[in-house]
Amino acid sequence: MTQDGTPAQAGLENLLHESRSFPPSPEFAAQANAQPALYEAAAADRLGFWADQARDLLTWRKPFTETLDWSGAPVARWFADGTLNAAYNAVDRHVAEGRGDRVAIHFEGEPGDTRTLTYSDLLREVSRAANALAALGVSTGDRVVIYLPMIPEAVIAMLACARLGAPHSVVFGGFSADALRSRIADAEAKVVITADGGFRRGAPSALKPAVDEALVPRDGVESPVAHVLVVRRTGQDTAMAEGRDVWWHDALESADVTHEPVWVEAEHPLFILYTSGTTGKPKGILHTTGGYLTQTAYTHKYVFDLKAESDVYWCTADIGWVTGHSYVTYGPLINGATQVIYEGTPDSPHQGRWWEIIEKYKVTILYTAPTAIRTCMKWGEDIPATFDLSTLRVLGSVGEPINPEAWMWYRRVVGGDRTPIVDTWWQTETGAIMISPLPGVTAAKPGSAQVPLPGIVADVVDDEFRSVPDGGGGYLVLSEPWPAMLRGIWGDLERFKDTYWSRFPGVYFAGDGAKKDDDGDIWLLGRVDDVMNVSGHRLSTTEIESALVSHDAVAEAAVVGATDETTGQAVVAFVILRSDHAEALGTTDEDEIIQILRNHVGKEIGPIAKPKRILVVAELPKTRSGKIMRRLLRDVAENRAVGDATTLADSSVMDLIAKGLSK
Ligand code: 6R9
Repeated sequence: MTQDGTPAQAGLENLLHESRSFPPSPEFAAQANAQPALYEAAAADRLGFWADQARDLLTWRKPFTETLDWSGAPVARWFADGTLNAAYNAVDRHVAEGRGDRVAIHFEGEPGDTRTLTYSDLLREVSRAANALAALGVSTGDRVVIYLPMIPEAVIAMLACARLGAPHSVVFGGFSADALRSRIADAEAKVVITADGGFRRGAPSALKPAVDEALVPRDGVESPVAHVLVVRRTGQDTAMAEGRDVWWHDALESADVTHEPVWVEAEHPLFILYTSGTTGKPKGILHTTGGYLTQTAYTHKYVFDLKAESDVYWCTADIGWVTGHSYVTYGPLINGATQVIYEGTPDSPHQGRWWEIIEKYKVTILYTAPTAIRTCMKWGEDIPATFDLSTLRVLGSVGEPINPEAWMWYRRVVGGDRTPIVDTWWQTETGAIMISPLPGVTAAKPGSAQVPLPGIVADVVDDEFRSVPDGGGGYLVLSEPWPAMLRGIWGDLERFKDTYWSRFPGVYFAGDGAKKDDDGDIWLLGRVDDVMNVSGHRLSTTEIESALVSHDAVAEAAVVGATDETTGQAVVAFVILRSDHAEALGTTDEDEIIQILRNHVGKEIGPIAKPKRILVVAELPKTRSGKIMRRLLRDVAENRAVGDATTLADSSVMDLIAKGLSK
């Protein structure tokens, strides 16, 4: 809303004018898992619909009789009197039902080493790992921190914990020793599972030293960790603390290959995953078993149209991110899928590595992030063009709003102008996909996540909690509890209530700005803290980034609102130019380029949106999950010392930007 209380549409025009639509082909629609009847079934009896999904997609040890208990709101209990085990559902039952020889994981290491694990292999490894953890004293309810590269052991470790009913907390391999320390302390973890290192950008990169550092007592407080289990991946020299550290291969070698899973109640904690809040210490988002697994399996089956017997699925996310939890480990394995796991970066050893992997494994479903797509755009479309991508049949996007240009490129260059694209909106907190087109049903619009999935109820409301009419903008809320919803913030019920449930009565506040178009479809506009207010006009960072990237000369753009004496905030843009920008612009003069781009934004959105400053940079600061760290760019834009950059995927980026600017 603007300062005078009227809905500001000035900044929303660009995306609202996006009118392209891609209906599913009749062939795709005919074979799709999702049919329009799915919406009808969920609308007719929402809870009954979820109960059906839970029964269809999971194997219960003891069937549940009650679907939802919301009497302790906002802490939900789903399927609470049922019992089950996550690892049993992801692995054992596939073997028991004759699918043991199916490939579960095609692993591709960055240096080119490969491993193939069938479901039978996975059962053996997970069982041995569970026995090994139990031998180290881990029992049901104990927390285990996992700090690993993207190798099969990451998935095996998660499932081994789940098998014991020991909640795991995965910490990004790219996080610092300090970040690891605070998460270990908050979760009071008993064991850490790590590796000597992993391969990144063509070289081994050590992990174990960060664990050693994180476990050193500080301020007289001993670490709660009793043992560290260490996977040998790179073979680099690794210090092992006597009595504390154990090699994974030693522990598994002596462990029994069978293990009886621990049957837990549906509400038993499955994992804690820390996500950074805007201030203060990271929030330990808590997920439990039955509801989480139901919704991850359901969404994985319908949103990606998974056919477990024939598809080869690849989600490029790291397990340190919630996408890796729900769409590498749990969703695909619960559904018995065959998937690719790749250890390294997309440009090692060359910029066609991803496309090469798709060709090699005949990948049919690809799930990745807009930032990766834009990076590939920047490298140029001749690179994917030299590989056979014709096996692809569904493409997914997650992590941030995907600008229409990137969407169109993804569809045309990667999807051969043929594949449906699912732009999936969800959060660590929601546990699974919430808003997304369904391939085969929804006519997709580039840049919009469009519709809540069957069983999900979402709305866009204004400051006064009034549902906005079609064409209006406001805040995204989730109006009804859903199975995979977070059950709290670990150890801090008050913060949970405060963060998500206090802004509007009885509904979940997602923290994202959104608007409804004239068809009532939802467009996500970025975090509400990314919404700028320039002279009382609400401008979305995404809108302006989208406008900039729609210019042929721009590969990537990040926009921040910098404090401004006169206008409240001023728009500051950081842009990466395409290598062939001179052609598109007819000039290489930086001042001229900046002028052209300012005018372009003015033309696309309106003069109010013209960036006050445009800075041409070589890189943008991003987290490992691909989110642009606008906070750091804001520091640059406001001429401050750059704040904490420890969660950046590549910490040298800020130096690069600073150097570029002082030229
Ligand atoms: C899964 C994941 C959550 C935040 C979320 C929103 C942004 C994610 C999006 C999207 C627009 C999409 N986001 N997917 N925005 N369209 N398809 O990313 O979880 O890391 O917790 O981030 O990411 O702002 O609130 P998480």
